[in-house]
Amino acid sequence: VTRVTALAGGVGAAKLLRGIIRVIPPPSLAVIVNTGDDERFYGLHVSPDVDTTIYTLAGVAPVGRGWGIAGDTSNVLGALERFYTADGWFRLGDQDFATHVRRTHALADGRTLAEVTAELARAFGVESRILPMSDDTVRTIVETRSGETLSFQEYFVKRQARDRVRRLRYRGQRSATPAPGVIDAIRRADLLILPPSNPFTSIRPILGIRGIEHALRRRRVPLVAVSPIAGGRAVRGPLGDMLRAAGFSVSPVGIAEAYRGLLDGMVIDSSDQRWLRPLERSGLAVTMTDVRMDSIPRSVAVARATVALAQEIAGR
Ligand code: FO1
Repeated sequence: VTRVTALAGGVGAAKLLRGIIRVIPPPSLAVIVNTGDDERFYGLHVSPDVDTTIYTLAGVAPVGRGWGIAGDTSNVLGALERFYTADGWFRLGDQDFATHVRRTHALADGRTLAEVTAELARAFGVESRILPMSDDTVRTIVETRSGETLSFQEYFVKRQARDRVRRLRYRGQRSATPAPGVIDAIRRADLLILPPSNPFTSIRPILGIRGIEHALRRRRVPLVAVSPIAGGRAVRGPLGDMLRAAGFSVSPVGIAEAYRGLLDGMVIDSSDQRWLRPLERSGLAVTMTDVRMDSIPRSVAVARATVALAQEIAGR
């Protein structure tokens, strides 16, 4: 395996990728990142999944929490509360603000999201290619059972993912096109990876962009997912509820079904042994390990299992 391309969103994805860059040379990894979680705060464009990916691959993200910059302070946020009363729920650190200032300034100067993302990655010493899924604006909108419409961050952070979700919409997806290099990164890969992201909130925003799922389904290399579910519970976040609401089981089988036959293989948690046969009967190659990645060595172990599974599939 030389070239790996991952579709990614969220903290779980970044934890796998920090393992991948310790198994293959960092420049051999391309990451297509969800931007449906992007939101403006204090007039600044924040791209949480892009920043989580960059900060984690740069080794500056908190190892456990996963987002923001480890040890960051929040003086600017405190000072902003003199002028704003409503946005303090989204905890932006002082060093993190620098990223949003630069991104907002570059975009205002006419740079594309892909250009500014490449600049930010370079500035943080990240050698992997970090690609936003699109230069166009796509936003994940959450419609709750109680009839409210929330931005993703309002749902996920402000309301702590407590609302029951009726529907997710990806506003702007139909008219969006893949960012430059995205389709190429899929075509040139020797291995395609779906890290343990939430398929509904982090990966479907990417798959629904014109040409991306098509390019994945025309691949000639393995596509392997790492299960975001362990022992019947989502490793993080509201995934269990979303799987149930979509009529899938809260299990690796439910994840495979949510990906609608896209997968060649899956890395599942050791506690999910009972799903091994059903997955293999549905044609998937499966390997088991502890999918919790709360340390770098654990991330490396899961990355090794992922690459090994892909090599086994390719060798068939
Ligand atoms: N997640 C939280 O649970 N609380 C926060 O205050 C928060 C702030 C934040 C700031 C910058 C950033 O890049 C990410 C941040 N996140 C926070 C995580 C973020 O909401 C999620 O990681 C993604 O949007 C979900 O994939």
